[in-house]
Amino acid sequence: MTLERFINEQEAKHPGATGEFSGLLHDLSLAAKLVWREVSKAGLVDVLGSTDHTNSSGDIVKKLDVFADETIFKAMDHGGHVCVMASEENEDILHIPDEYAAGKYVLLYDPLDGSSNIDANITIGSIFSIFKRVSTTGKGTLQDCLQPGYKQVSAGYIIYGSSTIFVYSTGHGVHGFTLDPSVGEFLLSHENIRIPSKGKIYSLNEGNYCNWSDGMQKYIQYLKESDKATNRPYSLRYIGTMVGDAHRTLLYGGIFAYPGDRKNPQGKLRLMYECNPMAFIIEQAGGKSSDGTKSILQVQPTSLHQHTPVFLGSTEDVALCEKFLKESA
Ligand code: FDP
Repeated sequence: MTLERFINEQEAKHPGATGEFSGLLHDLSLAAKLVWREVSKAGLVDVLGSTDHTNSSGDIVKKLDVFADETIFKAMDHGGHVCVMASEENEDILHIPDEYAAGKYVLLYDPLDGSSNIDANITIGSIFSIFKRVSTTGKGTLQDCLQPGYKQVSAGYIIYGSSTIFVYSTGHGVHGFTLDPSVGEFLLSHENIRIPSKGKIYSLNEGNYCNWSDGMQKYIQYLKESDKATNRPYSLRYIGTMVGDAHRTLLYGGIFAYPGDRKNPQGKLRLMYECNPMAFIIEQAGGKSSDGTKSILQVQPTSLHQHTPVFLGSTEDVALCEKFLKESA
């Protein structure tokens, strides 16, 4: 079952569908293959290393970031499916060039997540989030982009790891497709992914421990204590690429977190490009997302590049973390 066939079969289940949304997903899968092709050649061609720019969050921009950013934009700008885009690498919204028609969808993307891992050949990924436009005509606007996560019509990611996997949801379960490089197609490999209700792994940058709140420190201490009945101690796994850490959490269960701390109360990760799409996937798979008190999908965005504390994973694990945070607040 190719991704293309799967998308077409899903479309056929919705008699009113115009094909616009399927077209958008097809274009995204092409963009994913183009980025994968370049990522898999890293080290052979001159794509490793940094540019001399920093992005709006102050991160050093890598050459592959730029390639992925431009490739995704160019794959999506002319199909007539999208009216506006926004990328983690760009300060402002990205307009569709005048010569192309504007469609009814809005695309937000993180072209290459986990940039600091690129040069070490460690898993990286691309993340996308799709909304329907709220403006009625013409070019899309900032308001089209600033919608809360629960309004996403689709979200997903491509993980460039030991194999390349395209994971997405349109609100009817989560499905994963592994790229078979010999035929150049994504093939259905993970149908209807469900996250376990409780896991045994925690995933976060524990180097920030001394800046965390009391509740956060107590929660992680609790996970490290030994207790057979509650399956503790947990194991720590942290890649430092959100896509990779969230994907493992989706498959194995447990919790992935990037909490706020005394230095950065809103944490490091971006609501629109990272947290919303991942929260949509995790919740669609039966898991839970939180900003510490409520679902990430309920956070009302006020700016394109805003950050939020994020907790994602198995329902029981994320609920327990929320409890620790609340009791020490
Ligand atoms: P990176 O800086 O390498 O691009 O948001 C970016 C991100 O990676 C996430 O993918 C990752 O989860 C996080 O930052 C890692 O941050 P720390 O280095 O602070 O742990």
